[in-house]
Amino acid sequence: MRRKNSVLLLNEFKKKVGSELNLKKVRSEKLVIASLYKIKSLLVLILLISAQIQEALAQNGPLVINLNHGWDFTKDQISLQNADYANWQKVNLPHTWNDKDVNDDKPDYYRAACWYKKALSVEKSYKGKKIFLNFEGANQVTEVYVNGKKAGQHIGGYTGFSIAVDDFLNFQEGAQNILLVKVDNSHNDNIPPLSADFTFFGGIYRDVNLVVGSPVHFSFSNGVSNVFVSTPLVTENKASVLIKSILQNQSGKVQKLLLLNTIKDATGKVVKQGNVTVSLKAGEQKSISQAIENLNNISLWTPESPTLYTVVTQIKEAKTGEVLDVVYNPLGFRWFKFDPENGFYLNGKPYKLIGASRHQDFKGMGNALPANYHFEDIKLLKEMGANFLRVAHYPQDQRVLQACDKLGILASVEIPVVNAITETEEFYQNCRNMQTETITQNYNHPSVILWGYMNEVLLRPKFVGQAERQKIYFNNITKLAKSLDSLTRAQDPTRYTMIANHGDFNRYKQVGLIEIPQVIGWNLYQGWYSGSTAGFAEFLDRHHKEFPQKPLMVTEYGADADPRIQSLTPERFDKSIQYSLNFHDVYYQAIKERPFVAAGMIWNLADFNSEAREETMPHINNKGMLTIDRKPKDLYFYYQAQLLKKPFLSISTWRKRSGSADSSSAVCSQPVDVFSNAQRVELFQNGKSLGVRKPENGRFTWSVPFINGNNEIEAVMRLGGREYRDKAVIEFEFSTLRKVNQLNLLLGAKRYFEDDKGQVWIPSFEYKNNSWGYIGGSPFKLNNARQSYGTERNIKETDNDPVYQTQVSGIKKYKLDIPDGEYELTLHFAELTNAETKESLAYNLDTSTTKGKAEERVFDVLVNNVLVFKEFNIAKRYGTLTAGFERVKAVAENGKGIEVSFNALVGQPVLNAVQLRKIN
Ligand code: GCB
Repeated sequence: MRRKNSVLLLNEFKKKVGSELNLKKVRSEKLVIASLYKIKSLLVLILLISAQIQEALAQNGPLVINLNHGWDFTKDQISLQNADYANWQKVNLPHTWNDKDVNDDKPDYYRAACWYKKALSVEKSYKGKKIFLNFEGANQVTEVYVNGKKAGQHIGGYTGFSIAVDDFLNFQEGAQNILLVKVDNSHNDNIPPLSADFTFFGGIYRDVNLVVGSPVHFSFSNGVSNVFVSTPLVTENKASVLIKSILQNQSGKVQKLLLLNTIKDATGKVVKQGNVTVSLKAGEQKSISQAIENLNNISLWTPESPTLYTVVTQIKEAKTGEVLDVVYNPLGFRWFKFDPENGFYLNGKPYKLIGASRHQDFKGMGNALPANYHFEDIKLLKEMGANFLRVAHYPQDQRVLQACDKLGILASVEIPVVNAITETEEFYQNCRNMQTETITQNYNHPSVILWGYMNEVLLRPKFVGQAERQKIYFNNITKLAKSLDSLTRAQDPTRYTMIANHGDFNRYKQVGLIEIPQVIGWNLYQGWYSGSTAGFAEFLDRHHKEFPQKPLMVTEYGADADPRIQSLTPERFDKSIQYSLNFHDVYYQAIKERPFVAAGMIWNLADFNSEAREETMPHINNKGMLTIDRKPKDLYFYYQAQLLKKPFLSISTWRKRSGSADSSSAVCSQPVDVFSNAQRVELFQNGKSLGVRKPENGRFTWSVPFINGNNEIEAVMRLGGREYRDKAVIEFEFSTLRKVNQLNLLLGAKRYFEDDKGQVWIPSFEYKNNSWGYIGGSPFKLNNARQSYGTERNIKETDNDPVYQTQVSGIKKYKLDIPDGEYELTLHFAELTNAETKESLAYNLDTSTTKGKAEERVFDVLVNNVLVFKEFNIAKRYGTLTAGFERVKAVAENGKGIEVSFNALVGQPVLNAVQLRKIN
């Protein structure tokens, strides 16, 4: 729901413009021109804004004034009566205090109560009006104080709320009202989410508006104007609309009113109107349902053509016609159905819902995003060819569903009951309140078709080993699910209910959670956290066999893909782009082949913050199709090729590469992937054809004989008699035994890695004659079943964790048969063992804890037989799980190359990575 205008107070604006115009002495001609230009733009702005204000006043509806600008913030605890604001920090909203600490090497982030302050002057003429502060979102417990008095509070970090403040304001000319807002993101056992794989950024992270309206208005309960639009009947070309409004008279006298509903089409033309007279006693609240029937020749809302109408609902003073309140709502005509056998139907036609979930954060900003970022994300989803968004795991900014309405993306919305529950009445009530707010605030989006209320709630059950107690816990979960399900169905019988489970089929079946919602979602990761990708299809078929009446969606599937990591031999948990492509292709094909699977939702649209995660990019979950700053990974292209109807062709983003030359030639062959929806694609390298290919595993692949330097790659497809081309330059640096400029070598790894300086690291294997490599030892492997090499622990003091997460342990020598010359040799080390017992992420189904064992190691390091590091002890020198490097000058003479030797004194010597740079 949105109110129409958003304006600045004219006085405030004049003040601002005044000070802008009061320009300091202009020093140069350039500045004069710039200033004149600025004055001109400001004058244009004045005209525009005063026009806007006039429009607002003419419309007589409520005034909505954005308050994002000019707050003060502190983490200190304060005294309400005489707070000292001297050291507060100036901030604008949206704001979070966790944008930086979530990415440091220290575990956890600041979770406590913090304060915001804003001085507010209100017009004298506002006295007698109904004034609310509308918060679109603050995480997670918010208390609002006006002039030292508590005006209200809200629990829950993901829904909006409104607090009436007119009783607390001072309307006298020149009076400053002090607004203090306490926001607390501490863990609270009674407020979901309790734990989850995302970061609970604290702050007022969405917009705040001051709403100045008439005392006669639509009820503002649950954070929105209470006007609810539904479409009891929709057919191909006919529809009826039902508008339920709750009117409230806080004026102190009887009011004779006209409730007017106007339906406008996409061009703004009035299609139909309906009105009813209402009489409200002082203090009375009344719910009125108005049907507007027999709308003919309507255009349906579909993903392909999301025609939006508007419903304008006004309360008018019956005699004068003065508009006392007005609300605009989107309206889309569509009907839909989930079917256990055939999936999903929209407007009577079968649709496979394919899309993604989305978290609300962005690189470096946490969850405090500028408004347009939300819209842009949904645009990217649409451009991928998707038709579905799972707004997971919590309600998000209104712009998200506004974008879905406009762009034609169907959606589900859910509350953050994730992983576990607390068995208290307070927790249950908070869940119910959140669901009510979620439904109320998002009811009018035609894009929404499902309400969810639990995610993987049996993931890490409490009371392990106490069978009886655990049974009670499971019963309480079922009870809560039933109560949320019936609340949801009662509040919105027009949509479906859904819960998303993790892949422990037996447990959900036994606890009875599969029966409760109308649609079941499964979050499946076979071939990632456990098992193999083949288990995915088996799981789907099992559900269909055992619950043939229950519609099914795959609410999550995905594999981490660190955008910096590539592999020629992709393996589970190597974090390579290539493993994720293979994984997704298996899943997507299985979803496509099964009509009973209504939907497939990729986890996730973009990489997102998750403080507890370590792995190759600590604190980030890398399952996105886009990076955390929304750059496409190859996976995004994969889906474009699968989903887009228009011709699509794109060369892989792996553009910076390195390798050693194929044995006897001056080229180095590596695969290049191309993504396209054509049947055949031809690839050219520097103008020479490498042949025409058919797709395999959802992509076209060529082995390209790269030459050193820039390689011009061109892909060509033909469709409908037309030719389409995509070009890329792949920069390849390779080394031969005759020429080495720079080598960046990873030990114990099979992956390629581009670091934060743009250097490409390549895997280095056992030494063979006329080559480079290690002698003795073997790749380090963490003691878990998932990973075939290296550790997934965060390596401190580096952003290039993959350089340090693998190593060869028990190494005797590292030998480089390189040409004579002077080199800079860098040896990289990290102690990958320590004594900590670390709790695994709940999603790592193989293990619940990883027990650490610190290994002791001391060794001498010799370069070309010269002792350079005596009694080298990595743990002592840098600490454990901490990056370190040592650099020496090394000379290769008489064709002997460079040899680094490791003499064990205690335990096993290790080496993580080697860099070599030719000096002369
Ligand atoms: C899940 C969770 C989601 C995680 C995801 C993952 O099953 O529902 O919150 O982020 O797995 O990446 O492990």
